[in-house]
Amino acid sequence: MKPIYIIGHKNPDIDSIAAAISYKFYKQSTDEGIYIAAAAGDLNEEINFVLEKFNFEPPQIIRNVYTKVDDLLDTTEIIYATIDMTVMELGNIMQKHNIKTMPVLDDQHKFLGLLTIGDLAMIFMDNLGQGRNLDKTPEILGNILNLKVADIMQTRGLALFEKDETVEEVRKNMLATRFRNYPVVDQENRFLGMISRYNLLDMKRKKIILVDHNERKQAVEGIEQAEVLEIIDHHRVGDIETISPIYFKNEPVGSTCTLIAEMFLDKKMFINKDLAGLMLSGLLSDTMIFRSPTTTTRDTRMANKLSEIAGIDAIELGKEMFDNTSLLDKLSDVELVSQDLKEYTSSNTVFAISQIETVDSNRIVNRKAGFKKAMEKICKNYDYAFMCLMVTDIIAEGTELIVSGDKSILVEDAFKSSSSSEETIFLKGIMSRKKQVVPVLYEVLRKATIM
Ligand SMILES: [Mn+2]
Repeated sequence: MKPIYIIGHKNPDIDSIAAAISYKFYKQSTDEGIYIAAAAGDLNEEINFVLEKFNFEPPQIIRNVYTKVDDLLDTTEIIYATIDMTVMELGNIMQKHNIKTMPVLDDQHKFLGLLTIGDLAMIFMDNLGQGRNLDKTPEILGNILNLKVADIMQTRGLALFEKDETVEEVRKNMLATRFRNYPVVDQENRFLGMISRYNLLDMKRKKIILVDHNERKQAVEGIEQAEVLEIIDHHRVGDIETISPIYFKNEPVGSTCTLIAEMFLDKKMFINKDLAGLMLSGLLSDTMIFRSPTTTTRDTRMANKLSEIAGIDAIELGKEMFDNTSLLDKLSDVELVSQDLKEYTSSNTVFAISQIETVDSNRIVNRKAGFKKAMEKICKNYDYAFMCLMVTDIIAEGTELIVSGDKSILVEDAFKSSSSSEETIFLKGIMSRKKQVVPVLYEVLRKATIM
């Protein structure tokens, strides 16, 4: 059975990773199937800290979900011939299993060659000639049946695929050749199965469940080729399209982990200490220890329950998580401004917002000149109209906004007030990218295009 990947957004944060892992546990006990918690990019230090603290393995990092040869393969039992088999044995196996293309493998399943029903037919026809010698036919047939696979198998001019080739490559290759079946091997030349034209028509897409996002720009590469089965999120409704109706849970609460923890409790399912700690971390991270205006009573109620189960003081855990100053010092300017970057699109305008949450913003803001340079570069490389960096101080409860890019004036106009000096834009009480910054920028862009 092919696994179903549960995956959060690119540039993963604690909520998206904790949501993927905890939802995996939920699905595994409520539904059939194999579920794998995945991450759409490298894990940052804060996530690793939380995973280690609560004894979780890091999720599998998945860079893209394009359909690969591997996805097309049937995972049924592999039937194969060995070089020392006779045509008689080979024929029996092919007949018994109704196989028209037989792979020849060694004892380590390495691929050696192929024999098709057509190859066999040709051998009989060549040897029997035009039937002029009927007396000799029984003898000729006996000889053929005693031939060894090693002597007659095809080893040249075959079209092989490797398991991580894309469907586009397969399509091109199949168009240029006219075989019935194509062997698939791994990097060590081990045989994995056969694919045919039929597998291309009946394309088996990767199955995924999205947590903590629902915008294409933020989703893992290749999302358009995957089959989205479910979405669990707490962001604005974006632009992911699905082929059939799906389970789409989107509620305005502080974190995806809040929603998943509620699902556990609704079903009266057991949550162990570590899982409670993990979900609590996602919740505290997204709500900035309840200081973010996205925080709802559902979040605080759930945090209380989870901290009770985990036997951990929520505020203490939150402070421990956000005390990242020493970690941030280790990152370069480019790393810092892009580690949490999210892209947004408004008609033809693409922009990006990064956020750093900290308990000591002065230390970060001191590096402003370097950030501006890094952001300028990022804007050029990715064609952003502008890019914002929110340096959010959880203790001071406010955000210093650093802006860059050709259209940065739009952002400055939207947020600069009389209280801000020329140099800095400090936004008192603004903590949430999603709730307090993104909507303002969409509104500004909408107006700018009308004018
Ligand atoms: Mn979230």
